[in-house]
Amino acid sequence: MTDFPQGFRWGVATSAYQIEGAVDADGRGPSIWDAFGAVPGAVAGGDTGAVACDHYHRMPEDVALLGELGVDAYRFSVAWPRVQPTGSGRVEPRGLAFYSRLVDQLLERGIEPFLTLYHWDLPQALEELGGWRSRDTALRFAEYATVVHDALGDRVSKWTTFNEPYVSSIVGYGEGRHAPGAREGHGSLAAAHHLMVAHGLAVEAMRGTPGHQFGIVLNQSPSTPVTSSEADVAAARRHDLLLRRQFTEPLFAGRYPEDYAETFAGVTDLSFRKDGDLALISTPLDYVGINYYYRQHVADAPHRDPDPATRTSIDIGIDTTRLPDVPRTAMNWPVEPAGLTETLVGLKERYPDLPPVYVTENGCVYPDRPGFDDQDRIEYLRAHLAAAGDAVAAGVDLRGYFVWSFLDNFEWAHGYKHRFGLVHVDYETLVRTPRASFHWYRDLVAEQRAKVSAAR
Ligand code: PNW
Repeated sequence: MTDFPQGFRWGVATSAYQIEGAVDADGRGPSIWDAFGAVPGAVAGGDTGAVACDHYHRMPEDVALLGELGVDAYRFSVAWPRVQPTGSGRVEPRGLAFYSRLVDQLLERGIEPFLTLYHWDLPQALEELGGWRSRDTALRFAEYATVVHDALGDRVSKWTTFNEPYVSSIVGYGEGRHAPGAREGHGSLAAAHHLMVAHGLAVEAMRGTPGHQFGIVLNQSPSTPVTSSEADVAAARRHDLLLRRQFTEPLFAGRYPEDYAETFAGVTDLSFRKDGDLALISTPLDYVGINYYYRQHVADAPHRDPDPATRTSIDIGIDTTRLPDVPRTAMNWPVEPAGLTETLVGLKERYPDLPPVYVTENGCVYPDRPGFDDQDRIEYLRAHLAAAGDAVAAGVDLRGYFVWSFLDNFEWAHGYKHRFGLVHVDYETLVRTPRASFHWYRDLVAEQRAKVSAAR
């Protein structure tokens, strides 16, 4: 395997709603995912995060497992409705205390906490005021970020504002497949913009402590046209705008994408853009996290709704279902590790001033085998690490890699059907069982660490 640079962080990732359960414990308020889970048909099997892995009550056991795994870093998220049950004002000390205990136990084992402030669990009270459609939510987020930073900033130095603003805005308010389940055009584009404004406001509010680093996590993938026809190439470019450039252009170039107004003509009047927003959004960052799972294949297609005024933001004249003849995971995601190299190298080429990069999520789902002998997952991870190594060799400043996920967990609209964990969770007994991939990753991390100390 390629040599990764000195100080490279090996980690695993989770998120609050996907593992914690205990949705009524210690004064936690409801989130949009609690509300969405109660909508018939919204989540497969009628599953909800009410119990999940019960990590909220089993955190010490889980941190002990992280210790066995031997990772350098653990990426987790804080549930806003545990800290501020109604999304603003009153702070719930018991919610903060949970994360404080988690951080202490990680540090005791020499595991660095990588904290994400928002992994999709907006307090329901804020959704009722418009949610991310409303600019006010960005102000509330900056307030919440300050509360968490004040409480944990003495021990946590890696601060990620958002996980995948694309999914929060476009999948949640455009496609409607995630909470809050809206299918809007303007509203979802406003949500995307307000998430970025919230990011800038929060970073500016938290900044100032020496040694603290601030970043954002984006889901990224190449948008590859299915043919070289002009129409498919243009469709892939629209997809790239929707998935990537609407975020990366303001964040890393301080400008709006040149094809945005044209692509969304009639869908939005851009009234959510205010003077000063670009300066705020492009506030310098210390790192960017990339979540990569699979390459996107894009063909030109007619709009589903011919009227832009009623069209959702995902209806941009594309078809993303024409997949190449390559192996697939159990979620039907094509396995294309080269897409990771291309993503990382492409981002660096597009934005020469890009901050250092982490792969903050990468992983897969396969049907379980007897004895949890998940050789297919090991192969997937091995191939993607090699692809990440290729990006390093090409000059990308990659600082770490996090497997998604540490534990099997609530896979959003899919419920508990798909299992991403290095550790199997029995949802009846809540017993944790490390899979073969857990042992493989443990050995890999140990080997890499030995290599680095030998080179010293
Ligand atoms: C990630 N979608 O992104 C998330 O950050 C994790 O919470 C999640 O468990 C993981 O991927 C595996 O799916 C997603 O469009 C991005 O449905 C997109 C979608 C779902 C999750």
